[in-house]
Amino acid sequence: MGDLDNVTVRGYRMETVSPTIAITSPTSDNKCPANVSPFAIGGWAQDNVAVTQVTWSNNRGGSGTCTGTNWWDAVVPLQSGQNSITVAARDAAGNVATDSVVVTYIPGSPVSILGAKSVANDTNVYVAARPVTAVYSDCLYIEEEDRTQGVKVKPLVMPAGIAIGKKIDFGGQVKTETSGEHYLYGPILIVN
Ligand SMILES: [Ca+2]
Repeated sequence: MGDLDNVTVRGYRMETVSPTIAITSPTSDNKCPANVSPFAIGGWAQDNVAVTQVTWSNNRGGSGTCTGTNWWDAVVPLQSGQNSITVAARDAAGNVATDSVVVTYIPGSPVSILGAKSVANDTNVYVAARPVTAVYSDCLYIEEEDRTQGVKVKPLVMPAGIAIGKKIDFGGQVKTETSGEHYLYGPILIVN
């Protein structure tokens, strides 16, 4: 009976080649500290015919449909501590492929830009709702509302719609360029 069932199922499928899917952001060895929730993830998927849908789920709760298929992204609410986020690509025949990333969410108290620049390298900091004052291909600058302090930010993912005047939340680590310039590295979220 089991063999017959399998034959029936196989005969029903138009094709059996599964899609492939990869999370490309965040990248670092499947673990990424985040001080921002919701948290942006993104990547690609492909199939021998076509990827029809990409979905995400968080083992700590929540699921949804990603925006896009061959290039997809999603904004995932996090719970404090480790969140295992799995994305799944499907084709029209029902073949599925998945990829996962573990994101560690450390809710923090927001600090000023000066406060963020005053801590040691690799310290996690959270800077909330600061205006963007310059945008480049791989980085941007934020400043205090009164323009007394500013800092470079290298986002994990440069969100669509980023522009001068938008306000962002940043959660991640303080780093120092070889030039000595402090910058912030981690996920950002446009808040308005
Ligand atoms: Ca396929």
